[in-house]
Amino acid sequence: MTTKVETPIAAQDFAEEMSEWIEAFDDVVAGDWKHGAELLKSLRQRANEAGVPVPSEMTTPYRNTIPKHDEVPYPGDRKLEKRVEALLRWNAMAMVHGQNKKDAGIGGHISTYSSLATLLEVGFNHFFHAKYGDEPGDFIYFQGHASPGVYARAYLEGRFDDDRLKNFRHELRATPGLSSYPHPWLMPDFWNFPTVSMGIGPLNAIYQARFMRYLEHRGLLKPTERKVWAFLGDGETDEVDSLGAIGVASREKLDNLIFVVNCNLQRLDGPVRGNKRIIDELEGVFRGAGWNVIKVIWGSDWDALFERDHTGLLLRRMEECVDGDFQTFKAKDGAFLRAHFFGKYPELLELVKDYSDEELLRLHRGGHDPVKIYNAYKRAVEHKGRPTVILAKTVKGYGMGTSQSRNATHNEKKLTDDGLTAFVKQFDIPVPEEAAAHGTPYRPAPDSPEITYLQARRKELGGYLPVRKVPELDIKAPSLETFKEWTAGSKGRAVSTTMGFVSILRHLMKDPKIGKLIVPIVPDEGRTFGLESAIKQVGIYAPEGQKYQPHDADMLLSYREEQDGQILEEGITEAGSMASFTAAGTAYANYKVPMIPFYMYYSMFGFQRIGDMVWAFADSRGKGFLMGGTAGRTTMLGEGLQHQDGHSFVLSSTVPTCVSYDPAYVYELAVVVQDGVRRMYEKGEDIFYYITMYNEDYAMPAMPEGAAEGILRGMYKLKAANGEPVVTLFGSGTILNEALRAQAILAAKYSVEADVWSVTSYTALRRDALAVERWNRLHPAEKERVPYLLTALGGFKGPIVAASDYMKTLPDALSPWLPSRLVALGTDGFGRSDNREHLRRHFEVNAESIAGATLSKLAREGKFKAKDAEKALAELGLNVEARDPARA
Ligand SMILES: Cc1ncc(C[n+]2csc(CCOP(=O)(O)OP(=O)(O)O)c2C)c(N)n1
Ligand SMILES: [Mg+2]
Repeated sequence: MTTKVETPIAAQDFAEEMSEWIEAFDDVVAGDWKHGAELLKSLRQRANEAGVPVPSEMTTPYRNTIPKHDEVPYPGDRKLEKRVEALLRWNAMAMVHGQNKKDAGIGGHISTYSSLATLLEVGFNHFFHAKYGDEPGDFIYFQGHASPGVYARAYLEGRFDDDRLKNFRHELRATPGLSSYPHPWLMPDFWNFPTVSMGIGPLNAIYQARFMRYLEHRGLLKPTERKVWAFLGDGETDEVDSLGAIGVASREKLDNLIFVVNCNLQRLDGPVRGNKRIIDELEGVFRGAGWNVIKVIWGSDWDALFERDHTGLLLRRMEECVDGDFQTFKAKDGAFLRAHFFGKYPELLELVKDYSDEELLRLHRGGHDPVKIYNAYKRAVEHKGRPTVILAKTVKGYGMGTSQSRNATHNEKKLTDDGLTAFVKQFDIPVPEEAAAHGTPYRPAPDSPEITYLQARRKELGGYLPVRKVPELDIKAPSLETFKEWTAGSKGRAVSTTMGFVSILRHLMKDPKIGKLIVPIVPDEGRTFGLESAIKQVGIYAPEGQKYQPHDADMLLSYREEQDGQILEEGITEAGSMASFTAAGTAYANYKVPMIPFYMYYSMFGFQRIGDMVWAFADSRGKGFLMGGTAGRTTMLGEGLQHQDGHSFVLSSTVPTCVSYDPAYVYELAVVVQDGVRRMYEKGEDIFYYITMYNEDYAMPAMPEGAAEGILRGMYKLKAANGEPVVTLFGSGTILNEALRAQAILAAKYSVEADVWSVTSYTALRRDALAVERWNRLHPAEKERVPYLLTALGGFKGPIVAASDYMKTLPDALSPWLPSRLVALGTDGFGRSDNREHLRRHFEVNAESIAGATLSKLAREGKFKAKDAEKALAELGLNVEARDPARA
């Protein structure tokens, strides 16, 4: 009985107390919202101490993060900016439309930019710095499919003329064309960052921001307010690459990084999350990863409705809708919105009773409202200690009339003639109807108010963007003489090419001129490559230094993390390491600091795992050395199928600017590294290197006199036959040792004399032969040129038996230029766990297999008795009925 009476009173008291608390909180927030945040934080802590469970929320209500009362006024001239934006929209659309009318199927995109235009324009007019004093400016990763809009801006700025614009996607015409997407390789004065392969832009942007800090911490770059802005699509966040490294950004407190996700709720085929809300999902993911999240959902014209809705019903109605609904609302008209969105509740219908259908349709999303965007960007650039993501809600195909927000919008390339004339009329673009239908670009006079305004804004922010300028590189490669320690051989000591490389690397890092520019990168394989000494020498980069005493502190080679550490120890992420390699390998252009990265990794987890990133690296004109360690299908023993690499060398040959070498000896490696620094950094060639490194120990010979040229061109004679040779043996990498052993077996047991050549690069030999062949083809009346392969070999005509730890396709690629087909031995097929002896026997690349293949070939050519060859195979222990390793 007593409890029945007391409970309502207690509840009443509590309700009153709660409303007093809320009132007090409101007062604090009204004074300064940051104090409100502080207060909550302290309360949370108190609650934790008192054992009160505190629910943790990853998402906030579906409304703008920045409330209206906290907004600052827009600093720009809204009218002129709106005018410029209309001109940009027109020119971007006209460019794509006109080109498709002229050349059906040439493609291009208009709907991505139409959703992104205001997000970019607020940046261009108020945030994107082209420089900071003498220092490089902000880095902008543009959504690749929005490139027509970026071109349209450069056109209005007077950077492209009409002809250039009309050559969008016509790159092979007399006037230089505009590439479909951001490609520094194709437009080296314009684009900086290739982004169009979804996911690569955001991933590279994170590591770019981190590398910026690395350069600052190492004193190679002056710290400034410089930011990395990455614009990405909401659909693009499906890629693991887009979100997979966001933890790195918060862990390293990258407040120089801003992601802007263009949440137009659609991707190519249809909605990104038709049955959910992508903004909620991304908010949770980024918040959980420790990012500062700013949602820009509704435009200013919604604010008045929110203010009048005291019950929270409007927000509730929004939260009832999923993205599929939001898409439909934008694809239909105002009457539909009234009936199906507001119409669900009479109170909401009442709320908009004074709005015409037309006005309802025009209620903007936040990503099309400069005020909301400006405020979000301002908060983002001022935010300290964490990266920021802005989730901006937009409309795909915004302003494209009936094409807006439809599932097929992404692939819209042409508007109807009516659509185009309607656009010029609506936006007052002074292009006659007829010309509009052909997509004629329009640019007001340079002294018109809009162009004057646009130029003034860019001048204020330091100039045009994007722009790519490469300074003269002032680097002299250390001469080959300085590598004597490695070209002189190991004096009988058994070492691997990997060990040799690590000592070369340590030597380079001590070089007074280029030492500090070296960037060693490892994805948690430092010990595999014997980097312990380098770790002690230069330290591992750790933005917060080493806050702990390493357990091995008293040892000679202890683990050392430093704020200015030189090594990038990335943890187990080949993609992240490749992104660091990209930031470092393009620093010569982006930061005007010619960093020289050496990225060492398990060769198996290179090209086949992060191949697309390597392609983008090449597109970026990246320089540096990819060092494929534990190379070779039979040299990497024990680890089996997933680790044994017999094809990265083949894959590396598919990248046009990748120069690859498969050295057998440390002196070969030294020659290649020295020449690489010379070609890339002294001569300025836009190439990069892939070099295999093995973990098999053997005595390294001294470099034979005059071998350097052959090493670099792809082959040189290593050990001549004792008498007249009847066969030529090619060997590469560690398998060169098997070729030498085969030479000895053939001479001793079968009186067959062979020359042995070290082939350092089948790719270099083939590329040279192809180039010579092309020249000969195009100059039939001129004296025929001869590929290096043939000049090097001389007039020798006997069979060639070539063996490597890689696939047979490498030597086979030389066949067109050789007098008879060479015999290729290689490691086609899946690897196995076993030791080198068994692996080489299995893959038929051991000395016995090379000798057997030689005798067999000689027998086929009538130079050795077939029966004797058969006997020899048995003698050599070859199982002629064994399963073909290529299929085993
Ligand atoms: C790795 C990769 N896969 C597929 C594509 C093809 N593609 C181009 S745009 C696109 C949809 C992009 O959607 P979203 O990221 O939402 O960008 P929006 O155009 O909507 O702004 C796809 C799948 C690509 N460019 N890259
Ligand atoms: Mg999208």
